[in-house]
Amino acid sequence: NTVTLSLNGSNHNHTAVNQFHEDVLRGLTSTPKRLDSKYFYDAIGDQLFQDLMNCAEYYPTNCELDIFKNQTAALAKSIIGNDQDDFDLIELGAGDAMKSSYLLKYLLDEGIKFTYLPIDISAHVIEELDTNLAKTLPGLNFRGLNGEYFEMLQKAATLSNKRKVVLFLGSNIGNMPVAEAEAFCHELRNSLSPGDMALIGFDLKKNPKTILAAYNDGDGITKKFNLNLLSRINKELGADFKVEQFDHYPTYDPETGACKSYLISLADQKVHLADYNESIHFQKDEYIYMEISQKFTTEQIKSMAANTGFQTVKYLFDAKNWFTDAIWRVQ
Ligand code: AVJ
Repeated sequence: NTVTLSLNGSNHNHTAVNQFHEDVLRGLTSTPKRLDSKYFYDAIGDQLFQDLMNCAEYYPTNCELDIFKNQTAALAKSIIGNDQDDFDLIELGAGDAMKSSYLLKYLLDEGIKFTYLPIDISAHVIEELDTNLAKTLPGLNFRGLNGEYFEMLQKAATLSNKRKVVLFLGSNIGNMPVAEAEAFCHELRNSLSPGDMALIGFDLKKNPKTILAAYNDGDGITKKFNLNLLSRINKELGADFKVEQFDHYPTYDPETGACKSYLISLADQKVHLADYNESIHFQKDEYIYMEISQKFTTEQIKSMAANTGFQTVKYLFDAKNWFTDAIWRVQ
């Protein structure tokens, strides 16, 4: 069986394409089938997510922007040390730093000493940030870190022994199931020192219809966003997915707060990965689990802090109380 052979074979060359291939193959040969939502973000996926942030139904970005725009002083006050020490402001998955820019500008205007260290898996993102922030925020101490979150956090620790404040915005933490998110916070805590802080954006439980609509927008951008991963597999792994033979199925469970999306196979069909000579069979109505966007209660967030060695400093909420930025300190 070619699938087993290539998974257990002697190919230990972990280039990006091999890792992508390995993860896709493992996911599509699992029962049930699944794909990893971290692979949504190729150039087209990035653009579709931008479009999503501008559509009426997708609220999380605007909620967090409300906090960063309208409560900048409170945010800054919570992360500035009492002795106004020079500190490192690290951002995980910085993207275009649209929200954090408000905080950066405020800190600069107040004459607070700090260095901004965005971490992103995309070298392109880091280069863009470097160029753009030099123009929009002259005087900003900038040090871009291109790589995996925890590897780059280690790197940041070797670059300076200053106090660290780590931003993890946009409810990106929701892309992990609760237990995994807790493990992530634990690992984050272990890569920090007493006095260091985390500022994490959590999307909150709210009217289930509001949540479901955000992941089922009327223009079908979320559907395209999900289907684009199949197109990406076609392009990068030589597969022949017929994307019109799959439908987007978003769900939200108000009990658990899990918002999950699936792609449903509309026919009995076979997909061939030509570059690797592998075939995947789909039954009619079979699903591929694509993504979780977990919604939280404040109680859950508080217990997550307590369970992972963080102390609550402050919770900031948007005007609608739909989203919170949690500010935690390492005990
Ligand atoms: C970028 C992970 C925060 O889960 O809300 C948007 C991605 N998926 N619509 C989210 C997403 C479908 C988004 N995050």
